[in-house]
Amino acid sequence: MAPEPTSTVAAVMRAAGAPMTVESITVQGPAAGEVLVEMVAAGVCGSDLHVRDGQYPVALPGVGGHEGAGIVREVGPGVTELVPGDHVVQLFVSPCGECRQCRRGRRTFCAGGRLDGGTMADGGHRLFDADGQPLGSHLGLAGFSALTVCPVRSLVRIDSDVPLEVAALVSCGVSTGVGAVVNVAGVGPGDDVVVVGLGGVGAAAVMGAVVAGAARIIVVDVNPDKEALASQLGATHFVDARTEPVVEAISTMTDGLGADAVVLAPNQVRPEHFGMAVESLGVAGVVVQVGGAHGQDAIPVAPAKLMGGQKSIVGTTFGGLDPARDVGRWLDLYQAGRLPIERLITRRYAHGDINEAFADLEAGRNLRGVVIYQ
Ligand code: COD
Ligand code: ZN
Ligand code: ZN
Repeated sequence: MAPEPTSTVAAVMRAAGAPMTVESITVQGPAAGEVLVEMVAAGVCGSDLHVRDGQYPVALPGVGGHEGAGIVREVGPGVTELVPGDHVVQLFVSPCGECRQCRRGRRTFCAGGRLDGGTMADGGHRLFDADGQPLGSHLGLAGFSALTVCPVRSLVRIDSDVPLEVAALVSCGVSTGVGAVVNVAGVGPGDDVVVVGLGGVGAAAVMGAVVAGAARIIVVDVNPDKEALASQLGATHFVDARTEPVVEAISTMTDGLGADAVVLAPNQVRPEHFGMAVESLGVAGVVVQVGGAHGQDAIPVAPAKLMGGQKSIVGTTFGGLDPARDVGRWLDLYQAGRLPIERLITRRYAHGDINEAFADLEAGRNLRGVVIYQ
């Protein structure tokens, strides 16, 4: 017999580009291989704006939220990895652990590891509105619902000493930004690093560069308010891309040698960013594309520019995350006081004020706004 549905509250996307409505809904489940999670904190990430505005395919009506942490309340049949009371973070990938990519430590690229159709792995829904209509679960997570059902494979248990608002950010922004620098660019002591776009993800990249021992950390943004934030996080230089010639500024700041890594994390990566980034690299430097580049079909960089200085361009969506290794690694650094994740939290919002958190993110007022559930 199917379990009784549970009532809860979720921020529901009903139309692309429109504010979400905070509604009473019901949750059904967990089914086999799934877990019922009571959300405690959910970060509002730059990607959530793209989702709300319809730039990423998302099932409507549906519930977004891919950067959260909470407490396990119930486990479905066959789940042995977690028990009620465990503290968990959500991951927007659901790795099987067995396919070729998983076996080779590339779990982010698990075949079938991305639930992007709004349904769970069995094709069904777990969230329903007050009229009984099914609601899509974004990436199988729906972290903007106070109670949600997630695949056990998308959850990582964490130490219950870690504040869940901090853990929530490791779920996406911290893993993406720190991982882009440490795992993907392979930044090491003495390297010079440029981070373009100081949102939550770019800020995490700056922290990753600090932890990796970078010498110069140069932040490029179009919002001059980000200069002070950059310096508080450990950046050594700031370039205002609206008023300064970026390539020349970076060249001067790196004694004419160029950077070892350029991380592209503006909310929209545009064609000219690639040219600027490659021009800003030194010998054997690497450009890491983190931000999405909607509607673009080519990178306008002359191949000779790559060949001559052994430069490379690489993309990443989740900072080369290996969940089993990295979630704990970033939280260990936090607990040791070496990765001050709490500094990314600009403001906390009640669940009912979630649209304000989106508006503040869009206006550039937040590194991270975090929804705190009661
Ligand atoms: N040059 C420099 N900085 C810029 C420019 C520009 N041309 N345009 C905007 N910026 C700055 C903004 O002022 C802001 O400071 C920053 O870029 C963007 O920050 P946020 O807070 O809006 O966004 P984040 O940090 O939360 O997210 C940024 C992403 C790049 C990750 C996101 O927008 C994105 O593109 N996601 C798609 C990729 C993806 O899915 N990644 C995995 C899940 S997040
Ligand atoms: Zn994200
Ligand atoms: Zn797999």
